[in-house]
Amino acid sequence: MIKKFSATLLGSVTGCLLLAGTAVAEDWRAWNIHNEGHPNTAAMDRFSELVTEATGGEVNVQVFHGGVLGSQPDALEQVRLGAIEIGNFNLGPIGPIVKEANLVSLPFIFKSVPHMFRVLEGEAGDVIAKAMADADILPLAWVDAGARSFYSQKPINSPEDVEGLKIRVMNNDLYTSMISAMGGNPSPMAFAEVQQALKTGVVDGAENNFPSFKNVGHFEVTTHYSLSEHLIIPECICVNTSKFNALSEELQAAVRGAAEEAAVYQRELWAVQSEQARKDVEAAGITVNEIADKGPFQAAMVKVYDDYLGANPDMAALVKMAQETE
Ligand code: BDP
Repeated sequence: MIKKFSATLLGSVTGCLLLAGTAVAEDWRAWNIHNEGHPNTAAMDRFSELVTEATGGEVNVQVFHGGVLGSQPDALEQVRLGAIEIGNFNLGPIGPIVKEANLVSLPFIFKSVPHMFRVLEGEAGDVIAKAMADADILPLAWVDAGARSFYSQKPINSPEDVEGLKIRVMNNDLYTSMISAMGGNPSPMAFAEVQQALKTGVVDGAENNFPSFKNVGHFEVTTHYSLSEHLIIPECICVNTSKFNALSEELQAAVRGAAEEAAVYQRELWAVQSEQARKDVEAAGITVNEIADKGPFQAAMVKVYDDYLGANPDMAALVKMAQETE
């Protein structure tokens, strides 16, 4: 009797769970490398709120800021494995995993940030997004990361000024080639280590956009920021492909919508806060110099393109698409 009763009870409990179906909420973790005060931190918090709202609490995203879930290359692996579901990733460190994403890591490939977004919103962007999704890092939306420029203890006005300098770069062979082509010594290193490396002279310089230069205190241990703007690398809100595809179509649309809205918000914040970051570091004593002629930097990159396209001839079509985008 008791046995029968528990079997019935068990049956109805299972039935309830089955009926409820997706009502068992998805609790996802998101990786963010930035701290409070960086536009992406606010945008990722907004994304989290929007996801809960849009899915009626069926999907919830808890964002871990400050890179506490690991370095960027590690976090990318975690997302691919599904151990972390979401991340705000820079496409630079994605290049070694997804070849197509390397388009954006070719120095001076884009004329401006709006040009970069036009390329991403066109055919080239579709190719990159599909290749990323196939590698289990599905981009839900693209976000702005401005342009990256050099900073060190002296102004940099020409590739000769980079000669002999040890420059920290993100993890991607294209960046080591880029620095070598200017006669510098590239030093790939995790973002979290850069401030100390600059401070102790382990590296002579690094390169980044204004918000990151400010947010993690690199400006406190350098003196000059030189507007080379050699790389315009977009970022994404990216999700593990299988986890995303396992959601119902309605939930997929809701999560994607939340990412798109958060990306619009991020771009607005970026515009205002990157200007502000520049003013703040200048007020703190950083000398910012324009580079009158970027031609010599671009000329030095011809070898980088030749070597890269020589080794990766299948990337020529994407490069052409970007160059032909108005
Ligand atoms: C910042 C990016 C971040 C990178 C960092 C870096 O937002 O994703 O990890 O640069 O240089 O601008 O490593």
